[in-house]
Amino acid sequence: MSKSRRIDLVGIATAAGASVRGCGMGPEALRVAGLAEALLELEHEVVDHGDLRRPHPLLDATPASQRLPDERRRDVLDLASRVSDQGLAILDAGHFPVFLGGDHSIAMGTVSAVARHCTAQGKPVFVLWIDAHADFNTPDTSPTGNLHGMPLALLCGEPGFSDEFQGAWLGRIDPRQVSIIGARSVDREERKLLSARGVEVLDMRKIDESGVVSLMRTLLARVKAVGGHLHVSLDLDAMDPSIAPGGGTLVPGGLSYREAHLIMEMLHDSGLVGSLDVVELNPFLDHGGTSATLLVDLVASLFGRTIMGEAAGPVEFVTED
Ligand code: 4U7
Ligand code: MN
Ligand code: MN
Ligand code: MN
Repeated sequence: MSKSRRIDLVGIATAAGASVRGCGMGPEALRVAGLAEALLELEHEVVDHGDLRRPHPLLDATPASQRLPDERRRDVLDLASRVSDQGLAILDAGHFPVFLGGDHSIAMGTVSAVARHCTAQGKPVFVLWIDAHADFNTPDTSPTGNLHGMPLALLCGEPGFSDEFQGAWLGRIDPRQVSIIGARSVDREERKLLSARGVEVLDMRKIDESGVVSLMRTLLARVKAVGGHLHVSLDLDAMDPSIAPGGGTLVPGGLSYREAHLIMEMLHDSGLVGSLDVVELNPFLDHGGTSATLLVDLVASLFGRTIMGEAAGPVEFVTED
């Protein structure tokens, strides 16, 4: 059995960073799909802090997707600072935070919590971004203006964000300690930024050619060598849409069921992961809970679920004489 952990769930019920509505219901769908139960089954301790959300949803006749960007940006930033403080408190208490999105803009808050915690301890932070996209746009390069396509750029200190974006997240992460795995939709200007800053992009072609195992081994060895904290940010759309239909920004050619699990299993075995985001699940677009269930199973693999359980120890040879 893997080491028992105290896991703190924090839901962030928002879609303010996305143009498609519905992923604000993500945290509840993950609960319904049995997230806490799966972790308890693995003998972890689980505390669910419920959901952070904007207290007073604005009631006006304009669909959220058409609301002024200003309004959505205020929502994103307001939530990010609350997520950052709550995440920091959980990490400082020695627990493992699992942040349930919500769209991917919540990572501004989650990763900044990790950075604040680790800076105080002198521990380098590494980020593994499992995603079809690179989320490294700035307001200048973004083709859509949606903030869920920008959190990594903000965290890595990319210029081009207005003063409103000041906060605990700005430039907290070294882009050379970020790896994106599963990418297959990167925007033209975004590509240039990624190469200029030295972000590692383990795109789907590299996975096709080298396989998940060798790419992950190299990455984990780098983190281990310097005693780093690895934050994992899991975007549903990293997986192939055929197994994960419940997202607003699906891209064909994604991770297979086993590739995704293998990544999680290797992450578990490394013992290096100290915090996790599970984002971009849109229950309104999901097919009967397929994607929510997939995410719960992937989280279970990250927390030590194996195919053979305890029994899979060293093979014993029985001889006849
Ligand atoms: B997600 C996009 F243009 N790159 O910036 C953008 F294709 O969190 C998509 O990874 C971003 O799901 C997707 O809007 C954000 C677009
Ligand atoms: Mn994303
Ligand atoms: Mn994505
Ligand atoms: Mn998305």
